[in-house]
Amino acid sequence: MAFQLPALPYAASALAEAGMCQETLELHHGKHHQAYVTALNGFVEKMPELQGKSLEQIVTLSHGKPDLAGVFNNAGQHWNHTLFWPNLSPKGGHIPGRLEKKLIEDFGSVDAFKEQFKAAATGQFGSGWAWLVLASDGKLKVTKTPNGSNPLATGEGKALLGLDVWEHAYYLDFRNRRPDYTMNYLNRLANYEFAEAALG
Ligand code: MN3
Repeated sequence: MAFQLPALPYAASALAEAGMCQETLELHHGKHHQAYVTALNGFVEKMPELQGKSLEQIVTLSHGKPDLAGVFNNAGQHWNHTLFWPNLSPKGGHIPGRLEKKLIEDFGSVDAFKEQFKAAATGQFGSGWAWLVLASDGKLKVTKTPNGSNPLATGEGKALLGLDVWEHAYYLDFRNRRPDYTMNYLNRLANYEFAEAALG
């Protein structure tokens, strides 16, 4: 069965008051994410070795293989955006207790976590993603990846939050101000309940 674009878990207009307008969401979800899904399905159709594989299996098997770069880019971006939509919430920004305690344990303070995340998001040269992951040593860590890569591919841990820092994610709302987009995400859009549930 072909891969499908997941529906947004809220109306396209739902995040406007929190700093992500309807046009951004319609273009980002309906055009950009859809294009990754369409391209991935095109690869699967003509490559029998990908057929019957899960998205996670395709991301993992294509990572680091130059001849599968197109497959990896599109599979990675499908996986990343599938995490990204439920990562956002019209009532975002509130950090529930269990996650807050863990952030303080592993970063020293919530502000220190946000500073590290902002540094990762703004320090990613060109397109990519910033992540909060649960690493295999049980600690929370902030990482960044270029283009369509992600912590599933790199093995850096389980992704709890992922912020898209491609220009298509923020240019209509924030123009070139990626630091403002990132802080707005951390303070008003990030669905920390989703991240806490993913802690396990
Ligand atoms: Mn994107």
